[in-house]
Amino acid sequence: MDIDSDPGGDKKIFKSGFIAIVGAPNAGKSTLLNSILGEKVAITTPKPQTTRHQIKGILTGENFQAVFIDTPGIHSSKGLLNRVIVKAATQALDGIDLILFVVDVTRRNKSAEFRVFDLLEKVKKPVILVLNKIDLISRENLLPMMAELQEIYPFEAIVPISAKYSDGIDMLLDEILARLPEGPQYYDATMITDQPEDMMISELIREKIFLLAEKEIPYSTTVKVDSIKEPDGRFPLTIHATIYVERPSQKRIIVGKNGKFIKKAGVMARRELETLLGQKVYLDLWVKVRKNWSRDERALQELGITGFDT
Ligand SMILES: Nc1nc2c(ncn2[C@@H]2O[C@H](COP(=O)(O)OP(=O)(O)OP(=O)(O)O)[C@@H](O)[C@H]2O)c(=O)[nH]1
Ligand SMILES: [Mg+2]
Repeated sequence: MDIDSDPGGDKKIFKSGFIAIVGAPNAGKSTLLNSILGEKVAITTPKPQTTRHQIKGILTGENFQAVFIDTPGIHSSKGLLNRVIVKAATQALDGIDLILFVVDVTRRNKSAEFRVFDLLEKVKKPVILVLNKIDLISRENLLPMMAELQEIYPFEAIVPISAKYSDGIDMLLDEILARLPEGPQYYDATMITDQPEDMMISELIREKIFLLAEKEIPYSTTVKVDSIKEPDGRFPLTIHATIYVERPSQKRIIVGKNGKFIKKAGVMARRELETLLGQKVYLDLWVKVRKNWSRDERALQELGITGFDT
């Protein structure tokens, strides 16, 4: 006799799956991931092309585990860094169960939308359309948009949300969980992201540079953590990190007059790191020029920007 059988039929099934979050740059994909998890695992900034690699965020409940994959914004790519970024976004669609296509309702870009529809048609996965930033438009404008998009593509559902103000997230989660297949728990229930600690740290530093720097500087910048030393006697947790730029003129800007810029970015990053890590932090930032790193495949790999981590 099968002693594991469940004659009453009330045994709870466990559901799990992988959900890719895709869309144009700046649509609010990373903000949505953070809002779903209730924790900041992905950096977000007002500048497009903030996210450069896939980031997993894991939501575990009593009967389910939803593994979200935040991706870089999909756009027409120029240059090696952009090609690597878009490849990371499209590769995220392999082996996933559901796609959330995030559209910024305030900045519809029809040619970008059609590029995504093309991609969605190729991968043949169920898609939920997420209309984001509804806090910025009126309801009268939202309804015709929903009707228009429903005509263009056979979405499983259309869910209007505000990722920034966590509005509509519960309804979106219901739609997602209803579509997850029966499956195993892939990750430990306490795990909320797959990013190693040094990557979380370098991303937080990069976020501050994206927030503070102008023009091409953010896109010419990458950050690598060189070492993390545990607290020792009177020394707190000590993090050494290097900010790489492409040209000496950019280094001068990132350092700033009397080191003002880098100090400001450093203080902002340290404060957030102390909250994230729950302890006092000493953050030591250096700026180095690595000529044209964004156009050099080897440099991208050495600096940890490979985009191929699935
Ligand atoms: N008003 C409003 N702003 C939002 C909302 N969601 C995101 N934003 C803002 O939109 C900007 C971009 O958000 P991100 O989450 O970084 O966008 P993303 O799609 O991850 O962008 P990339 O990584 O560059 O592709 C940030 O300034 C967010 O604060 C929203 O619901 N309402
Ligand atoms: Mg992002």
